[in-house]
Amino acid sequence: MNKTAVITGATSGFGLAAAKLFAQSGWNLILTGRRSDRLKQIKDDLSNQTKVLTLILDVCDNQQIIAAFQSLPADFQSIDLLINNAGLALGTEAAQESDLKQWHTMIDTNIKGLTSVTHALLPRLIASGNAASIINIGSIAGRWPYPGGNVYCGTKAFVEQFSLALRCDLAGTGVRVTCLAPGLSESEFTLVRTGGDKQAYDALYKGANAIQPEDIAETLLWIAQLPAHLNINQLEIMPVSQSWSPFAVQRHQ
Ligand code: NDP
Ligand code: 8X3
Repeated sequence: MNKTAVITGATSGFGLAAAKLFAQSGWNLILTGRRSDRLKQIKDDLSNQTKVLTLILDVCDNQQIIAAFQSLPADFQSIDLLINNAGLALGTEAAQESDLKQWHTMIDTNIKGLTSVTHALLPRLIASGNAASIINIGSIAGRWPYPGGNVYCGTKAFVEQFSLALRCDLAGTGVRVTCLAPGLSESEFTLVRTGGDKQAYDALYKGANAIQPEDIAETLLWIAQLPAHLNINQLEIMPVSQSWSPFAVQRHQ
């Protein structure tokens, strides 16, 4: 196989697990993230299995994105898969108590970053002619609201609808589009969201048997390697331990 995947946010969690599994499965990899030390280590670890290019990239910086993807080395010109994974949640406070800067960072990363990377790579994906795919990482938060989810939920709802609309525009090009919406998953996501609160991290995952990044990597590989005539539009995945609560009703005393 001679296929190349771009994975954004490959320095931890889903992106890192996907990088390892796709390398094992023979994909060439373009891996991005802001933490250069981690990218260097990942390249050292995976380069004996496949061709790896790492790009130190903040998805909030569109100029960086354009420059990086315009000047790809010869071996990495053709791109067959984009996994738009880089993203984050910040804060769990109610909207009226939340920090506007955190809201804007989520919008800049999860919406503007994802769309900037997609825009930069669409011409290469369309040119691939090789059963190309875009897999956008949404979330159950984009489908089901919860207290304190406010802007994070909104950004992931955007990812879902953008993915569907993108499919309409790409009809006839052969490029597939999927929105994968995971539920409770154990990763640094929760440390980022809580500003490094390890107690909150432990409390959230304790006894929950949450999704592991490797579970998501398996799902991503399955989607990416489906026959060229199949498109998974949306896929929601939760741990068995997670389900829904009744609606909240505030009653007058
Ligand atoms: P992690 O925190 O482990 O990984 C997030 C990745 O995104 C890191 O590699 C980080 O790299 C990268 N990233 C964040 N901000 C930027 C930025 N501005 N520019 C470039 N890269 C960035 O979290 P997960 O693996 O859990 O999350 C991956 C995706 O999955 C996110 O979109 C998240 O919203 C989504 N998700 C997570 C769930 C969960 O419960 N964990 C459930 C559902 C969806 P670096 O810091 O090096 O830049
Ligand atoms: C992350 C899942 O439920 O913590 O996207 O928002 S949740």
